[in-house]
Amino acid sequence: DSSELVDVNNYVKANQVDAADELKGIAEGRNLIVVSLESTQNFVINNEMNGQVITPFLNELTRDEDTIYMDNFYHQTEQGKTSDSEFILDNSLYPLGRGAVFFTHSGNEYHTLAESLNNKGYFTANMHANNKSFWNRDIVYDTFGYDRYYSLVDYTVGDGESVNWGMKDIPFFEQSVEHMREMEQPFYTKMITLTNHHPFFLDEEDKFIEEYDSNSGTLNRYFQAVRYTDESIKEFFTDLKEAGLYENSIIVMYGDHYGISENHNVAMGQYLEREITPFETAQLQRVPLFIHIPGSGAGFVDHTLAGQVDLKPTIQNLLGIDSGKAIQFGQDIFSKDNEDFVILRDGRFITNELVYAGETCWDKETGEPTDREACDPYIARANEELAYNDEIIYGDLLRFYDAENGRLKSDEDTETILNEE
Ligand code: GP9
Ligand code: MN
Repeated sequence: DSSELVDVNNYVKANQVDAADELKGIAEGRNLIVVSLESTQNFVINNEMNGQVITPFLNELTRDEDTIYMDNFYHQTEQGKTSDSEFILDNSLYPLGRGAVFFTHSGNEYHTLAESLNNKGYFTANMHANNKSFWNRDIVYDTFGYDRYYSLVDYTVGDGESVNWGMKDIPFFEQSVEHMREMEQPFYTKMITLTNHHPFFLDEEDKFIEEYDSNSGTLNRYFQAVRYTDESIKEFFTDLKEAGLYENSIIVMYGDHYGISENHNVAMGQYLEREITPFETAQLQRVPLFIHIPGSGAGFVDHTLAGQVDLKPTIQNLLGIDSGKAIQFGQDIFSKDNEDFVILRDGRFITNELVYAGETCWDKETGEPTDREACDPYIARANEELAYNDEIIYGDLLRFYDAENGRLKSDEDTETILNEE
C-alpha cells in the first residue's frame, strides 16, 4: 500500500542529482522526434566488416557539430524487448525481470514523458507500422497519455515494401514525415523501426554491402540489415528537411536492445577477434545514443556511462522540463553529479572500473576476473534498486504519488484510493 512508497521515495530522493545547467532548455519548444533503432548495438558504429563501412551516415553523425553521440550507453531491457525499451523511455523505471510489463501492468498509474509533454502543450504520438495491439501497445499508449498511435492502418504498404516482420524502414520514414506535416506543433513522436529485426532478411535491392562470412547466417545478415537502417535514417533526415520540420526539431535515436544473442558467440568472437566471455557479453549490451539538435553547435562524443533509464530526465532537461519531482531511477546524463553506475535488468552492472556478469566480478581495464569483494557493495545496491522498482510496478505505487507537487498524496487522498478498490 502507500506506506511502501515512503521507502521507495526516500531511496529515490537520496540518489537524485541536479540536472545539468549547461544544456538545460537547449531544445525548448522544439518538436521531439525519438527513433527506436531496432536491434542496433553499438559495436557497428565507426566500425567495418571485411573492409565495408557498416553505418556511414551514423558515423558522420558521431563527428557532427550538432550531434551528441554517447558510446557508453546500455540497454536495460528483458523479455519485453522493444516494449521494455519503450517502458523505460517513458517512465525512467526498469521493466520486469520476467514477462513484459506492457502486458502485465498496462493499467497502472504512470507519470510519463508523454504526459509531461502534454502538459507543455505538445501533441504526442507513436508511429510504428505494425498491428496496433502487438505488445499491447494500443492499451499502454493510452495509459501513458499519448494522443495518437499511427499504426499499420495509417500506412500504405506497397508491393515489395515489406520484409521480415513488416513494412520496410525507408517507406515507413517517408510516410511518417507525411503524417508529421499534418501534426500540430510542437509535437513529440516516437518512431519504431523494424527492418533490422531477426532474421535480418533483405530484398536484393536493399543490400548495400556484402554479407559477413562466419558460421552464423544471423550475424552475416545482421551487418547488411544495419546498413539498410543507416540508409533509412539518412533519407529520413532529407525528408524532414524537405518538409521544413528539421530545423525546429530535436532528434533522439537509440538502439532498443541487442540483435545478436549469445547463441552466436563463436561468430561474434571471429568478428571481434577475441573470445566472448560474460564480460564481453555485458559490454556488447551497449547500444548507440544520438542526440541531434540542428543548428545548436552542441555536438560532442560523450563517454559517460549511462543507460536507457537516463533517457527521460535527460530529454526533459534538454526541453526545459523540470524532472526533479519524479519517482524515477534515471539521472540526467549531462549532470556533473551523474553517477557512473549502470544496472542491467538481470542484476549485471557496470561501473567505470568494474563489470559484474556471470556471477563474476571483472576488471574493466583488463577484461579479466578480479576480487569479488570489489563488486559486493554494488551488487547490494543493484538488488536494492531493482527491488524498489518492482515494488512500484507490482504495487501500482505511483497512484499514491502527487507528481505535480513531488510528494506523497495526503492520507485523505490515499484512503479514497484504497476504498475505491
Ligand atoms: C514489433 C517490434 C519488434 O512491433 O517492436 O519487436 P521486438 O521483438 O524487437 O520486441
Ligand atoms: Mn526490438
